[in-house]
Amino acid sequence: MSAEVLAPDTTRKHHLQNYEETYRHFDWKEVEKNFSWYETGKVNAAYEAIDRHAEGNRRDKVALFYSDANREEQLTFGELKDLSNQFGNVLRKIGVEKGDRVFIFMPRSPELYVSLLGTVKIGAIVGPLFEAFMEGAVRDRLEDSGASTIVTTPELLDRVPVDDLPLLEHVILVGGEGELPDGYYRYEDEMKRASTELEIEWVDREDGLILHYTSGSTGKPKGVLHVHNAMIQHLQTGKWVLDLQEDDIYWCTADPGWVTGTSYGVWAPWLNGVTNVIRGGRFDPDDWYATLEKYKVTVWYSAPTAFRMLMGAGEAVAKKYDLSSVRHILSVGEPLNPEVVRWGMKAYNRRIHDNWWMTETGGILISNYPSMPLKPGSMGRPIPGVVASIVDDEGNELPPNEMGNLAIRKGWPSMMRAIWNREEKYKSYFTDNGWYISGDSAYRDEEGYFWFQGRVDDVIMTSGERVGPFEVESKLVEHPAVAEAGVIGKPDPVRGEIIKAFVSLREGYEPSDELKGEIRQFVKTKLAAHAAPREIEFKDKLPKTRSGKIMRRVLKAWELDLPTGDLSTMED
Ligand code: 6R9
Repeated sequence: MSAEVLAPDTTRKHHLQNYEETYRHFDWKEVEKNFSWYETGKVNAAYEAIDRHAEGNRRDKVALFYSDANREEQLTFGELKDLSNQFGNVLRKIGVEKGDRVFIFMPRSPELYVSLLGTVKIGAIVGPLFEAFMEGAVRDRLEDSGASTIVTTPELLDRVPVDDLPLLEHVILVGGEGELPDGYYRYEDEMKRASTELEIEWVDREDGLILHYTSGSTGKPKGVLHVHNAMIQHLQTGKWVLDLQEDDIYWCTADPGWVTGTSYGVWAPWLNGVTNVIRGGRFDPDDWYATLEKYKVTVWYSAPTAFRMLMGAGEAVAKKYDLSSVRHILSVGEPLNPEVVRWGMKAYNRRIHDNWWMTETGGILISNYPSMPLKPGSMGRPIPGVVASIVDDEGNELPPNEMGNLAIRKGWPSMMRAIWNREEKYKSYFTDNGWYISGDSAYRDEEGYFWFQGRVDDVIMTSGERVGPFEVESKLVEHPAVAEAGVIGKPDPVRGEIIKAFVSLREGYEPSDELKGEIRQFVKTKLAAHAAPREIEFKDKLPKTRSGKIMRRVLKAWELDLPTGDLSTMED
């Protein structure tokens, strides 16, 4: 176990100042008092995120700074209220009703956020899609959910098989010009005609809010349904984990096609009334640093894949920009390698705070907090109000330092409420004695910090030893030649499995057998002999999801000549 500890930030007061004390006494009921529905009984997450601020003292505060290579805009809470009201009216006029599924399939843009909020305001369920999805992926999701409406662009319309989707009634096009057939509407024209006054649909806290499709290792993607009640967790983790304060400028780099881009790209910042930065376009180190500098971003939420690429680009690139506004950095989506945390201390002079959650959990469950010592490589400790543990396959809790299933006590506010149309699948996540089983493998140390090991399916059994792929990958990226690494177990008649590593190299390094030997030796001496990969294969790029996760199951399928399963979320 790593003895390395990074001291907390003591330069300011944080929302979560005393973890132990808060954890002992906290009750989710306390958070409910922060919402207008606590008094009025009228619930709608979009009202709480936007209108409440617009009607209060944040009407002229910037809610959204949007920019991409061609466009630069800002919207206040007041303007975002009016625009989303208009879009709600557009949907109502064409006949969309509470509970209908409205999908949004377009690049990040102000219109995407307006559409999302407007959909929620009329009580419909919003389904955000990555713009990069091809026809098959779009079809699967619209078909499975029985979507009635899609908001898209003329450029992407080719990938919407409208004629094969009998339940799809309305297509709203953002941009373009000319006559449109029946059932098609032009966003700009409809918005012009729509009133900025909307009768919001007041819903029940348990009514559907958002549907995120997520891929498992086999079969078609599943629709994870979240309800308005999730706002309780989004608001509170926005305080404890993101540490959002009134004058923060917040940037979450995730696309709304990924749950991080909605829970923490829409709900958490806006429920907290904070200015939200959205940057369109693709990842580019200079572009990202320029964005931090330009908007004077204070809180920055991103993912390990991005931090690894920034590390690969080198400290010198970071030093070209004034990043002094950034006070709090966070990461989610994959294990955050200790080496990346150490590099962050050098390049940004800040700790990168890892946190853990899933599409299914709707919000952050385990995290590092600015007021707490941070152990590089650990995901941190459960947020107050959440009980996390390590259990065996029967749901019995395991002692500290034993690897097992990462499990959560059922019942946190943002827990998924259904897998769309698949009740049995939903039930399969829970044990009879009340644990949600995450499918991740981890252990907890004596101080209650959780350490991720891999997806349960990815854990390797080699010569009788259990090895988590993350440990090996993290050691591999400490080697100066290694940019990224994906590690799998490969069946072996003698050892059960052997460890095989797929490695992409940093700029300036060439593949060679000598380098393989050197890398293997590096892991052997710095981690353990049994954990050193017996096979190493160099790749230009590793297969990743659009949210940046290395797809070990694809590496394994390639290696063993097996079917790769659903690839709709794989990067180009
Ligand atoms: C938010 C999100 C969930 C899976 C999860 C785990 C991996 C997420 C992690 C992490 C190690 C972290 N994961 N955060 N692994 N450390 N801090 O990522 O949702 O796309 O559904 O993925 O991602 O394996 O089970 P989702």
